[in-house]
Amino acid sequence: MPYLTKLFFVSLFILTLVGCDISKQKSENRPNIIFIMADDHAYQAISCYGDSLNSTPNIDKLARSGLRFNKSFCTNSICAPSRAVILTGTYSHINGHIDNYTTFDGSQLTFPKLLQKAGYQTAMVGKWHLKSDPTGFDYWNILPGQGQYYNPDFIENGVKKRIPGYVTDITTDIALEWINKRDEEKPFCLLLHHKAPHRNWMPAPEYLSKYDSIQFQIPRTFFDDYSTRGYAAREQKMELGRHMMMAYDLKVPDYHGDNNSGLESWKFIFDRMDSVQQDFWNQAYFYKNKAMIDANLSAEDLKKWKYQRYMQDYLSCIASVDDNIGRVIEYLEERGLVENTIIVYTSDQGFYLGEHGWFDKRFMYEQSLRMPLIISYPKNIVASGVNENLVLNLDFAPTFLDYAGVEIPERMQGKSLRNILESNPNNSWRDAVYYRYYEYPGPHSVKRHYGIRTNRYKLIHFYYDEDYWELYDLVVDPDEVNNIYENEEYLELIQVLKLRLYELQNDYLDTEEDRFLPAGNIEVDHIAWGCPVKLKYPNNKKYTGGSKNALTDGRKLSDSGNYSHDFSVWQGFEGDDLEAVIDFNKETVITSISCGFLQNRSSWIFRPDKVSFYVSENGIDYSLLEEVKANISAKSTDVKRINVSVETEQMKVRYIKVLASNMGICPDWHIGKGKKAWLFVDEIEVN
Ligand code: SGN
Ligand code: CA
Repeated sequence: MPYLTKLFFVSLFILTLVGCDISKQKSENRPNIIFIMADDHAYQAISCYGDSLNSTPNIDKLARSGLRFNKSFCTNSICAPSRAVILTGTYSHINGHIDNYTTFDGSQLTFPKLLQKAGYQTAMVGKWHLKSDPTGFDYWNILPGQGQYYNPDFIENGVKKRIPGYVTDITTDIALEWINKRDEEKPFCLLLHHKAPHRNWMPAPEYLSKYDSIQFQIPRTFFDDYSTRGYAAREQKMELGRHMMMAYDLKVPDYHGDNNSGLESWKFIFDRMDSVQQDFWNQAYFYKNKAMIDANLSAEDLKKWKYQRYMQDYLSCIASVDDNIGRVIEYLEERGLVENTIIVYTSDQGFYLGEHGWFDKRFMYEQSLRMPLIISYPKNIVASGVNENLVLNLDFAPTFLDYAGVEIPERMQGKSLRNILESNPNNSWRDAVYYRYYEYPGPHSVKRHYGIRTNRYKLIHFYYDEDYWELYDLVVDPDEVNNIYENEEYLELIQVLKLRLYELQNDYLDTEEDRFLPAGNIEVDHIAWGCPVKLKYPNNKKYTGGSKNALTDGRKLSDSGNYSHDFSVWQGFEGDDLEAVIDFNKETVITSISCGFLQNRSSWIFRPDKVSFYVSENGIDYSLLEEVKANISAKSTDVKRINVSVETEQMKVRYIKVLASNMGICPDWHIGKGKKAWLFVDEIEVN
């Protein structure tokens, strides 16, 4: 072999050896990561957070071995968006996953992908909820959609199968089995995401009676009357009193005083159980339900009773989550893995446990904005710490990459928590967090808003169909019942906060308020421009999109035909028809009338069955020009604007009447069955 070639092979051999050494050393030094996330687990329901509602010994133990964050927040308080923020380290407007309807674009950069590339073994087990298949994982085994509590289906690397048992236990079984089978030479990153304690809060068989003898203290703001606050707080649909369902949520299928009890949904879930599971349920609930029905409670007492049942079920679900965290810790302890494993416990967002009379989340108020967050990593993090920095779910991805020695991509908008975790003095931490919520119209009707939270203040702007602000001083008013935005004393503070808010929007590249509203409002020339419109049924306050004249204000939406879930100046009618009369004030020659409607079934908005166009000379006698049937089914899952129009020979009229029929109530096949359906109307144009 010539000398040079020989030298080449020898060097290659040495390089390979060194290379092996480096990667082995790397794997020994780099921490494992177990990211445990529950769904809708409120910090109020974790004992180390101090509300003494329940006891969570295993989560508390984790907190004793690491750092507990008191000011950890999400950037958009809802499930799938929060998960997308966590995976990508970017805000919703960057990763595109603004609400639960969106399908996650799995081709974008995520921390599991980067860890995988850096030699980590990666797995995702449990609730995923992002619609597209997981990417960046060697192994995934996920619940379809929201998942089921009993005998859940799991999709394992694309193959679906039903697994008997209780979801929280099964999720942990699968996760531990995966850790067991891993290659011990390489570090691993496991995402272990529980379904519990998500609605409808179904405890495991062993905990069905766990809290039967406990009376939970009603929260201070349970009977909040929302005075001082705007429409959003008043018009949400997440009140225990009015919106919690007797059968589906509270497991009293025999109660007759609730005509929206979710009975069908409850039956569907109950049928899923096997007869042994059903027996457990019947034995646990029959007598306590009967006692409640026989007591014939007043409205106020019923609301209080609902709170007790809600807490019993919700906290029992958490008891299983806590047990299963105990199993994970024990597993790691037995194998000497605790020292070099970063264990995170968090929830995709916060949750209301009766505060303001609510359940669910979405609002920028504290209980839903705040996420519990505990991080343990005995090798580097001092035990039993409590931290008050303003941290975000946006920070998780950079933190994991930092610890794994992977460069944090520029696209990521969060900050690594490493300095905080390792108690390094850090003066440059953020002074404020930026928040934005989009899913409206949508379940629970929480209006679109964005805002800023500093250590002391919170400023929120409700937009889209509203335009008002709220301001809270969290030191004086931690319950956020006293909106002080209108108080003149705070004018200067408001200016400062607004400036900081706009700065944050600039920094995070979120400067367009209309970005996720319909694109392209264009001016059109039509003769009904500015004419008065009389509506027989008022357009509902919630979705007026301006005055009723906006029905003829000369603007229309671009006709791309496809609106996903963006809306703009629609006029919304809840349960009512559109009956609009336009008065030209004088005889006018017309040749066509047209009108736009929205079909968005998942937001309970249906196109009208039919639209009738009438004309009149005196405003009393109308003649029918034409009746147009909708050419798309109310069942269609497309989200789109539908244009309905009528053409005529030139004709002189003074009045025009447009009648579009709302289907009234949501039909049987729809999730909103029996509740009022929406009709959304955009622009009556006359030429
Ligand atoms: C379901 C629930 C809602 C909940 C959303 C979002 N209704 O629609 O109460 O707000 O999920 O939750 S249910 O009747 O299906 O239980 S999230 O955590 O996935 O964002
Ligand atoms: Ca959730």
